[in-house]
Amino acid sequence: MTATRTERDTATSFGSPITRSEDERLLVGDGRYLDDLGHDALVAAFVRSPHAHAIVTDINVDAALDVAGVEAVFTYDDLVADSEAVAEAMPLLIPHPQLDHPRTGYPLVPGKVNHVGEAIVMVVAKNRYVAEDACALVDITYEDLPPVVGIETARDGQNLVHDDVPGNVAAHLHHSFGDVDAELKKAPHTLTVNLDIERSASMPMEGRGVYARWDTDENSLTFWTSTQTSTSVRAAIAARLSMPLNKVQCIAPDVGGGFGMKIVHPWPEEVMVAWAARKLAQAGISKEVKWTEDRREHFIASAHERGQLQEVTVGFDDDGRLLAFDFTLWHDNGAYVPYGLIVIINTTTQVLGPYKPVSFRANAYSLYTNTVIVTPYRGAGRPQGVFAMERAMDAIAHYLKKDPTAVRETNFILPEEMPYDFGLTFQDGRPLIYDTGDYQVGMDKIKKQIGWDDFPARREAARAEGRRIGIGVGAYVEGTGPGPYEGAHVVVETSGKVKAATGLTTQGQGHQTSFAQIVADDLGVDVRDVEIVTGDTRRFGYAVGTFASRGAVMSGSAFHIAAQMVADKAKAVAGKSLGVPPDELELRGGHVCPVGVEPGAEGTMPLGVAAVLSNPLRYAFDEASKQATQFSTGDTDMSKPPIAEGEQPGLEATGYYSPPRSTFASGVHAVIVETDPLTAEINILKYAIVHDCGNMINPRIVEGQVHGGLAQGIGGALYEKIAYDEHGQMLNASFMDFLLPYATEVPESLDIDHTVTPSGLNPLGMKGVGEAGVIPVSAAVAAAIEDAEGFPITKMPISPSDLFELRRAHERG
Ligand code: MCN
Repeated sequence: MTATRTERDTATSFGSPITRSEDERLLVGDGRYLDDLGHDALVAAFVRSPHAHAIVTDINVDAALDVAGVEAVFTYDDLVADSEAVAEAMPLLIPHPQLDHPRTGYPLVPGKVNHVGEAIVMVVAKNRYVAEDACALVDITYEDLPPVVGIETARDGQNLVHDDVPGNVAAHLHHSFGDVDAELKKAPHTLTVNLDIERSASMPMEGRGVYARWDTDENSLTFWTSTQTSTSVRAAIAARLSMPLNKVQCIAPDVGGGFGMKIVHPWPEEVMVAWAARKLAQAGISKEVKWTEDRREHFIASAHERGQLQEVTVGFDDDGRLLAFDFTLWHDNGAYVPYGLIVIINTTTQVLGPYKPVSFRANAYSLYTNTVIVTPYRGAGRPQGVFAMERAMDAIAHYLKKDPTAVRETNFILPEEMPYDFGLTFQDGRPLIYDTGDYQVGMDKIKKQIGWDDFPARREAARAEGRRIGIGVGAYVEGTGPGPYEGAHVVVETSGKVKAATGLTTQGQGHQTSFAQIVADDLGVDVRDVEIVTGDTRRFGYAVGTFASRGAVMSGSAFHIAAQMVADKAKAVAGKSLGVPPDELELRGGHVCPVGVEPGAEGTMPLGVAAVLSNPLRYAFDEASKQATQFSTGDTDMSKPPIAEGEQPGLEATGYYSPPRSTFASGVHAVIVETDPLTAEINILKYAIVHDCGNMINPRIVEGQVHGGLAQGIGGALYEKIAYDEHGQMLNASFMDFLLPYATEVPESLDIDHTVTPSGLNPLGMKGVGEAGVIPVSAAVAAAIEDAEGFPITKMPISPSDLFELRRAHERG
């Protein structure tokens, strides 16, 4: 049974902007992150390749083994000697029929390195200092190969990353609808835009890390890892170690951010640490091994994203109506593709945004390079798609001398056209169908917020004072909440408090609060009486993970379904005892109450008592007083079993949710920038956002998510660029050189508003929000700089020195 949205409207907690219950603990330093665990564990460090592309001809570990405090040194040969499963290539996590040449790495390099930072040797020692000292003594001989760095070099295909992958092309992904060639031919106008988006990376505050503990009595493994997907890592590690799943448990402790990168499962380091814990326990050396990534490792050995060259040709009529959108992109994949084509699938499907071109064609080339792997980073290919579409929209507006918002509006999908089916399919065969959305309302709101209509006069007035200001807008639609499933378990304890668990992990999204709000409403309890557990396979073993803004839609719906089952059970149990039919009972104020009777009044039953009655032991433990009580069953008829046929004891239930397809959130950003005429410094004067994630569980959390995403978007637009030299050496692998925006760079003047078009695809009408804030920022900022400067901006990020150079080039003509 599920609640309808009308019932939701009367609920007290869902929709309330309550503060996040997890924050107090985290802000005072009581969080338990990976490195806070396992203080007695041995510590691992890795010898990583200093070469981007080389054959490893010899490895000598003798000197490292001689260092006092070193317990073991492992190479790929040790893995092979142990078992084939553990030495296997890392899994291809999302296969795709157009992924012709999938290549993945190994837990340790088997003979050829494909990027700087690949792990070749693992040292396990009594502490990190000793382990690092020993790493420095490992002697590896390399035979250099020509490195392939950058999209252009990969594209010309003269040197190959993988000998057996011609042209370095992992995949050529293509899809289309309508007849692009015919539409381009007959279009009154055509334009071509070439765009360049640099590599960036997610940069969570906490890097990766894993701590594994082997139990010699039970031959079992428990490991803690800073992950976005504890259930999948658990399954992967169990398979690698050839262990039954029930002998392996995985816990994500507090995770200091993931932003997509921690969804990879397993990472080579996770395999190595888990395997080493077993190996060293069996040798009687130690049962615990831990590894904590340092920031340099994070730069050179985790994952990056973005990184595309794009070519867009559009055909359009005099109103700016898109007749053809012909999109080609080249994507820098790094050395391996564990995540298959997901990034370019997102770019090439979600490039369409809120618009409906008559015809569309996408060709995407996924290219190997001798650089760090590329896996989804917040937005996962969507910022690049939005950049392509929105830059094209601005180019059309400029060409036709029309208002950029008017051109966009001409192309909007209308609310009455929903659900809107493009005739394209996702990688899993599901169609691209937008469920709901009203893009015009969003545009109307943002124009008011940013002062769009008054801006031309402001621009002119600023010009007269020798100042350059510009305005830009960027709209997007984002597939969120994909399946296939997520589950939740909800139990009312005899104290009346609720414990609820999902297998989905949390990295800062406020799940403890927002999921508790859903459960609290369904069970009529105070939100503070609901404890949410995430990412602990001991508590909930089946899950997919936290990515693609799916937590609210997927686990939120599962919590709702499970809590409704518990509510029905509570009504049945209490109703029997109170002599009231269940459909005349409701859950309010921590009680089961006949409709209209106040909680606590005569004839109502505390939820905790219903929990006791549903338990055949009739045993209650009160957390506060630490008192245990055994109630008499009061049932003297011993001829009947205490549990009737068809009944299950305990006020608890497990519920699963599996959606028919993704739900589509949307939004529009607008920004005003000022560029310094002399120094080319770029300042954001005002930023406005209108966002639609359907019904909001917690508007405060939603705004926090959007705000955080915006900060990362500003990084992508103005600061963050992973720079490699032609040898494949990263030039800015530290926070001294890789520029993250500080709080001072994130606009104070941020105006967030919402439109709400509930989704009909899940019981609570929600859509996801976790990635939204980042998606259109580069597009909107580029448009604003272009407006201030008067020449096209085709590259992101754009630094003051880039802008300076562009000005000079523009002046030269
Ligand atoms: N929410 C809500 N109402 C909605 C939708 C969401 O109140 N209609 C709430 C949710 O209940 C949740 C939060 O907003 O508390 C984000 O929900 P959702 O959009 O479902 O996203 P996920 O929970 O799946 O989180 C993943 C998403 C992604 S894909 C990345 S990347 C990302 C992000 O969230 N990484 C983050 N936000 C992050 N925030 C932090 N602090 N750290 C990260 O690593």
